[in-house]
Amino acid sequence: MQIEPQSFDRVLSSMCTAPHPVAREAAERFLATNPGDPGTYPNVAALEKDAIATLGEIAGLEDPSGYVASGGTEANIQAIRIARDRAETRTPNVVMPESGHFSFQKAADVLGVELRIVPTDDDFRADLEAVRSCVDAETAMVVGVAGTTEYGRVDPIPELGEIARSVGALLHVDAAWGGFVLPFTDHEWHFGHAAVDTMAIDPHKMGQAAVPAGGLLVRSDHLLDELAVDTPYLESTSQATLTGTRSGAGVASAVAAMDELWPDGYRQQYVRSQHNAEWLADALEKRGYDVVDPTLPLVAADLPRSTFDALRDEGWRISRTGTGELRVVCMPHVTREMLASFIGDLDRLEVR
Ligand code: 0PR
Repeated sequence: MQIEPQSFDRVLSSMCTAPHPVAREAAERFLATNPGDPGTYPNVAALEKDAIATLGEIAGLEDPSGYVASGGTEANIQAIRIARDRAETRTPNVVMPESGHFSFQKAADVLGVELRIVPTDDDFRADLEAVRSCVDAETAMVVGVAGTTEYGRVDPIPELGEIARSVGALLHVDAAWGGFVLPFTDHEWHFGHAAVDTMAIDPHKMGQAAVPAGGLLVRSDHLLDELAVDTPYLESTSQATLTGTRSGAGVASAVAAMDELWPDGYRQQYVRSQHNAEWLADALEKRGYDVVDPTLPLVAADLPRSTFDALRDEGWRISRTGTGELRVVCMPHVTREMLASFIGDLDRLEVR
């Protein structure tokens, strides 16, 4: 095989990163295991319990339940599935800010629930008045995002929880990307801060685990029971996951990364990434571009399309928001040197 995997040297668009060396090593050792069959692969099943225990600690959840999913998409789908199956209506709806990830569109489509999308405010956070006027007796779930894909914003989670409660709906928090940086900020985002029922929190993003390692956390075992189906051919009797065979590599690498980095390593990484984001925002502002203030390590800025395309032609892996702004995610592999070289290219291209 001649094809090399993507080098991270110029990747500024991804929410994945180079796995931590201990995560890489653990992934390799557990490549041929299947946590979907815990009767046959008990060691990786035990590791998954460790993973959920640490994810619970990170997300302020005492006595956590959940499992290591393939990613944020699966966790979001499963959360909506729980809410749909609990709702006492045949026409349930889910209320979500427009900043929600597109995986919720897939979830709504597959699960046959109505997705009600409400606007965000001037700071790209869920507009509470809009959410309030959108929920009704058939609302099964309210979604809040803790670290939005486009601007890294954190919705007002406690207030969303109150709105959800007022109509008997569940609150789901999508912290797929933000979950490993938010513990080191003042944001109120987790189970300990609000009436959160379910959460997506992905080790394979800021958690520096190997792909695929997502996380679904639920406030209590009962919620997971909604997902369980009988498994007559397996030693274990039921399965709550969406996929059958799953990646033991993902599970083992998540545990290895979290053992190594939680909490000090992640804190140091957050500080480094946040400083990088502020440095980049500053550099772009000085050059006259409109920049969205990075509240988490993610920078969005208004660059002309031609400049964006020219930077891509230089090999920079960059992406754009729905409204066309440049978007740079300061993941662990994104160093100050990379950003300085990026700005160097920008200066050179803008002069021409
Ligand atoms: N929730 C949030 C808040 C996310 O940002 C993402 C992924 C997901 C859920 C879904 O997670 P999984 O992909 O693990 O299922 N975020 C974007 C994505 O991969 C990140 C992104 C966006 C990457 C734009 C590149 C890009 O050009 O879809």
